[in-house]
Amino acid sequence: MVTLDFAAPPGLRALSLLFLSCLINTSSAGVLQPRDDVPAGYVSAPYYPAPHGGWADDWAEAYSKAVDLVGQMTLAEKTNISSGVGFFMGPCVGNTGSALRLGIPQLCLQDGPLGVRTTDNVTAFPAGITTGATWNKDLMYERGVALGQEFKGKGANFYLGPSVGALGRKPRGGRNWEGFGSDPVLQGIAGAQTIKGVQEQGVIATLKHLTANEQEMYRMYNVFQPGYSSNLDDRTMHELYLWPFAEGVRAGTGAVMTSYNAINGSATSQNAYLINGLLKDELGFQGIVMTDWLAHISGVPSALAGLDMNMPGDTMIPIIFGTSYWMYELTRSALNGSVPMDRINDMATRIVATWYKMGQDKDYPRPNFSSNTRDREGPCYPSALISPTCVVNQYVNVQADHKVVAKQVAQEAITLLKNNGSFLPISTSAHLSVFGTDAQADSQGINSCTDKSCNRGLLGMGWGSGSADYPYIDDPISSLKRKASNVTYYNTDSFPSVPAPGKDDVAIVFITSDSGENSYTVENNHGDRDSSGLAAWHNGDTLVQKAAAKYSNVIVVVHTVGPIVMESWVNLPSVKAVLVAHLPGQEAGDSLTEVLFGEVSPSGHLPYSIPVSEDDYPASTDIITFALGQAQDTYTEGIYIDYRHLNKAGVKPRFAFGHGLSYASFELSDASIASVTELSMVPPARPAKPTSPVASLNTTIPAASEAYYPSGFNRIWRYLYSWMDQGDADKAYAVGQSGTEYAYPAGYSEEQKPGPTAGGPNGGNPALWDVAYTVSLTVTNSGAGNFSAKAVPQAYVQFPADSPYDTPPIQLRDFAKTEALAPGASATVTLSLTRKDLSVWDTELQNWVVPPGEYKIWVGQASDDLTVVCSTETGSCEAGVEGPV
Ligand SMILES: *[C@@H]1O[C@H](CO)[C@@H](O)[C@H](O)[C@H]1NC(C)=O
Ligand SMILES: *[C@@H]1O[C@H](CO)[C@@H](O)[C@H](O)[C@H]1NC(C)=O
Ligand SMILES: *[C@@H]1O[C@H](CO)[C@@H](O)[C@H](O)[C@H]1NC(C)=O
Ligand SMILES: *[C@@H]1O[C@H](CO)[C@@H](O)[C@H](O)[C@H]1NC(C)=O
Ligand SMILES: *[C@@H]1O[C@H](CO)[C@@H](O)[C@H](O)[C@H]1NC(C)=O
Ligand SMILES: *[C@@H]1O[C@H](CO)[C@@H](O)[C@H](O)[C@H]1NC(C)=O
Ligand SMILES: *[C@@H]1O[C@H](CO)[C@@H](O)[C@H](O)[C@H]1NC(C)=O
Ligand SMILES: *[C@@H]1O[C@H](CO)[C@@H](O)[C@H](O)[C@H]1NC(C)=O
Ligand SMILES: CC(=O)N[C@H]1CO[C@H](CO)[C@@H](O)[C@@H]1O
Repeated sequence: MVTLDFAAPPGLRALSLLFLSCLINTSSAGVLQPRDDVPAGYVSAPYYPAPHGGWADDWAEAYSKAVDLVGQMTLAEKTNISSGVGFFMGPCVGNTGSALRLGIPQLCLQDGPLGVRTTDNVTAFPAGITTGATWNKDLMYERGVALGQEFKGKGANFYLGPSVGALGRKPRGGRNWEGFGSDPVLQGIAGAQTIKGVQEQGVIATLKHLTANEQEMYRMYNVFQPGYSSNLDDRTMHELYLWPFAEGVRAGTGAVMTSYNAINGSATSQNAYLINGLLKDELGFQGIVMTDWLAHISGVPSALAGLDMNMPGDTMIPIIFGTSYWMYELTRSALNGSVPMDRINDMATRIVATWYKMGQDKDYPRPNFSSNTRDREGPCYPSALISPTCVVNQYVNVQADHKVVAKQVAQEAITLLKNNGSFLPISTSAHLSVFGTDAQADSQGINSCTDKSCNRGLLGMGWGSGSADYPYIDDPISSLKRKASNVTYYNTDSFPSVPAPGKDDVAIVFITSDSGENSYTVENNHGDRDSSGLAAWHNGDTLVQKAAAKYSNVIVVVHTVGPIVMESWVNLPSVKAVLVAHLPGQEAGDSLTEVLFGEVSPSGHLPYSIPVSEDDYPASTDIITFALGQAQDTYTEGIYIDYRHLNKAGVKPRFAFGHGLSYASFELSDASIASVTELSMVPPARPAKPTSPVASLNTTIPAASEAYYPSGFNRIWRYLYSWMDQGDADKAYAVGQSGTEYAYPAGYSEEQKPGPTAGGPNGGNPALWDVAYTVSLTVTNSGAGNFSAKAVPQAYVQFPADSPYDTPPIQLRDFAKTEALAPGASATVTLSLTRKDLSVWDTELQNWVVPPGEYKIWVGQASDDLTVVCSTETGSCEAGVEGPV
């Protein structure tokens, strides 16, 4: 298999690009025909035209300004801002062309979801999965605020996050950890909270990757093979994979990034049904749709399918020469009449409107860092042959006090799975023996592997473009040594010879499981955990077993990207406590030890299930393997992933979704249910879709002269320009005037449509978010254990038993985290269920339908610990009951 390493250090990049080009030029193979076609029945239907943006009330002002401005743009300016100027052609991972004449600068797009990537003086926040495990909506938001401030401080216009796709369908999926957990509601809420926090700072959030991007291997289109095709039905799309995108659009995300893979055989960057249909018409998305990096594979078709921005600008192959499907070619496509000016106007307006919406027209800083070098000065255009030198790094420190929120997230995520005999917390005077290389930061340097493409020392994040550099690491061993009086550290993953322990001695064993992006292979894992599976890395399971054979008191701390199977040790009597600390980022030390020593009670809950065996999951969620041609990934399990599947199959996990122990114990009581909005079976009619101001822009093909290179213009080699050579422009214009028709796809149309029944601005029909019921209850810290602690009540819906729709036994719909409750203290918590929460997606009606009958709303502290049930039929609730699963 050819691995395309697009994140190599700069020197190597040019070489590997060159190598790649040679490989391709000498290859006679060309594109191999797919051996396995998309399975019968999976079709991506045509959906045209691309809906205009600019018809949602809260975007009206931004669009009004944008239409004024775009009305003054030349064609070359419009096509300039809708594409990147080339890979490594500026300070950020993506840099758009500008329209400086009208005050639109080049925009800086920067990775990644947990911090500003490849630069210094930033905070390395806990990963998405860690954030999800806090189940704390306020903290999700606060982390977003801090991230937004750091991106803005570095002059990045776009935050390339949050990630809600991968959703976590495949336990081995490489990038699940960038998102928030294997449930659409948890992803949706955490994503939306992040977007709000980031965008309130003026930074454009980029919700990604749309969608069904559930594995890393075989994801990319290249000359040998198309990216894999995720084949999924319409209901699964709506109820699982599109759900968090709908929530993010509702939260106002300014941008959405498509994925590398195809859906139903059509690449997501040019899938008209996905972009025009689902995202822009049904979800009423008003912002910018961009490609993932080098995922752009066509010019005209992607424009017609609703794509607005091409990143980083180049065609994937041969990237070395500086060619693009857009820029020059998009200008040509407009002049020759193939891409209607209406579409070009809409793209440009969406971009400018989003920029206005976030207030970036007012004193927004320019990039003051370089993701290409740490030197103060460097080439302004790193991938050009010859480049002038610029001051590229100003080392702006953007960390402020963000370590406080970073630590809080890391700490509130810590999930206590087992605590036999209330073994934890322990005393700082205990005799501690600590095992595992994960307890200490990488001694070769905390950022010594590019994009964290190694698992050495503390595992604070996974690898790839979703990583960031650590400014420092507060590692567990330093923190343990600061706090405890007698700590012996064995910095090894093979159990060493140790003196005979006393019966009260405690062993703390640190183990890991890592994954990341397919651009790197780490210990034979190609992004996904294809090699390690769900076993701990570095023989961690053996390390725990050996420690458990020697010591009577073992605490296991797991830093992991996702579920690991713990069966070989979890029930050993000397394994007293197990803590999953997820991926804590820089604040790995005190966040953990304060829990171990009882300064704080743990309050994290699992954002996925931990199975007894990996075989407990459906086989269709295994990593798909190599296929000649396009690999097919068919979602035959439908809506049954993670706990939805386990519950349906009647398989008990080792630890259920939502599980997490506390040092306190909580009682849920005084529950009541209130009906807020009377529900009809289908929602009230959507509001009519008004005409967008984009329609007022001039749609006549402009004079070719709008596209000419300025005379005497000095081009930088490999830089992507939207201007054209005069001869080419004139020729294209002539084609446009000749009426030569482009071979438009089936179903093509240029007439704006009223939009689907289920559609509406900002996420869909607004009635879907009407609150149908609220459930209120009292959460009381019973006082046992004498600890102040936070509780996480979770609400799951059970659909009517006689519903004609097959639905999972229970599905998460809302959750809350209380303040720390002192022993004996209580809090009142109200959880809400919207119309959408009580609906199924009816594929025939193409609408959200509320099946009539009795709904049960279950509330508890884990999906398998639901002690309160409310009925929509009786309007009453009961506490102290047995849960349904
Ligand atoms: C994929 O095909 C299925 C089955 O025909 C269909 O229900 C679904 O809407 C299609 N999805 C997309 C994005 O084309
Ligand atoms: C496109 O953007 C580049 C980079 O900012 C700029 O040099 C060029 O002048 C822009 N072209 C147009 C047509 O404005
Ligand atoms: C970089 O950011 C800092 C602080 O956000 C700002 O003061 C500075 O002007 C920026 N640098 C540039 C070149 O805009
Ligand atoms: C117009 O230009 C685009 C981009 O080069 C090309 O794909 C398309 O086929 C052209 N259309 C016509 C009618 O020649
Ligand atoms: C530290 O603990 C070890 C046992 O793990 C014990 O042998 C030793 O005496 C202790 N040292 C002190 C200073 O308490
Ligand atoms: C819990 O500890 C008791 C002894 O204190 C032991 O008998 C039992 O096996 C342990 N249970 C588990 C699940 O480890
Ligand atoms: C629309 O654009 C065409 C081509 O540039 C121009 O000739 C025409 O005058 C414009 N129409 C209006 C109303 O500005
Ligand atoms: C409970 O904890 C508090 C503070 O940690 C302590 O002052 C008090 O004595 C404890 N009460 C009991 C009954 O242990
Ligand atoms: C305050 C701070 O951490 N400054 C650092 C910013 O980055 C430069 C270059 O890496 C360091 O030298 C500074 O110490």
